[in-house]
Amino acid sequence: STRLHPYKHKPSEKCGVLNVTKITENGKKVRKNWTSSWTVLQGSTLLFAKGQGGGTSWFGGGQSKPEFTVDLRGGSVEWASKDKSSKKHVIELKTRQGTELLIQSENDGVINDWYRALQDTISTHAWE
Ligand code: I3S
Repeated sequence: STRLHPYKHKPSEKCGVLNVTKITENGKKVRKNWTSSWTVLQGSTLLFAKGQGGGTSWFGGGQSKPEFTVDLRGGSVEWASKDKSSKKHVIELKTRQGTELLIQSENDGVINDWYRALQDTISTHAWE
């Protein structure tokens, strides 16, 4: 068969390593668990894999399935307030489904680029 892997043949729009934790799931607070994740922005979807992915622009090198995906449509991003985390450069991402994530990088250039990319994606897909 010639069925394509859902991610393999679609170029990603942005990817890199970020520190990520959920803080709320389906509207319920969950315990933080900061993890370094290979992160890919593809269309209106944000995908996370454990580990650092080997520097490929294809999700997990086309090998692994994403550990977790987030639908950005109808979501929001803002800079996290100090009470959300003691870390620097933290983005708070809220989804329409009631999941909240914190996304962080020690590098302020990196995190500023992600902030812009996430905001752009959310506004681009606002009416879907
Ligand atoms: O918001 P919190 O509860 O202060 O978050 C910290 C804790 O999750 C802590 O783990 P445990 O309390 O489960 O051992 C983490 O190690 C910290 O990183 C969390 O805080 P930051 O400020 O790093 O987001």
